[in-house]
Amino acid sequence: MMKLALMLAALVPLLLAGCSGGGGSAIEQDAQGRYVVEMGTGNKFSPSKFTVPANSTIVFENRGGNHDVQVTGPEGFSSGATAQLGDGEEFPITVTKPGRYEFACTAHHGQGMVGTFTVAANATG
Ligand SMILES: [Cu+2]
Repeated sequence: MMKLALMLAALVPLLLAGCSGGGGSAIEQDAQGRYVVEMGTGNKFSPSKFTVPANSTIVFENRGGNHDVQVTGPEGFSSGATAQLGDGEEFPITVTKPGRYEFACTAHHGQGMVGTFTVAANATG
């Protein structure tokens, strides 16, 4: 019985990773520990689906073109008007409330420049 529990505990992270979809689902952190979402290439967010712990800073980095970021969920964030972020600009947000969020670029959502992320509740203590 104990062995089964251990096996399940080992499998859960694998299953969760599997659920987040194929390539590009991992999110990287920069030197400041911020989670980085790139914007630009092909008018997409990369990654477009990810999970971060509560109280994380996510930074949307514009690597080309003009974009904006509109975040809805337990907390809302807006980088401003449509396509207001220029090439090389970034938009950092700090998320504190656990839950599921959606984000989109107003200028390019019709081309699929949308995404979702989950803020996981931090373990207490
Ligand atoms: Cu865009």
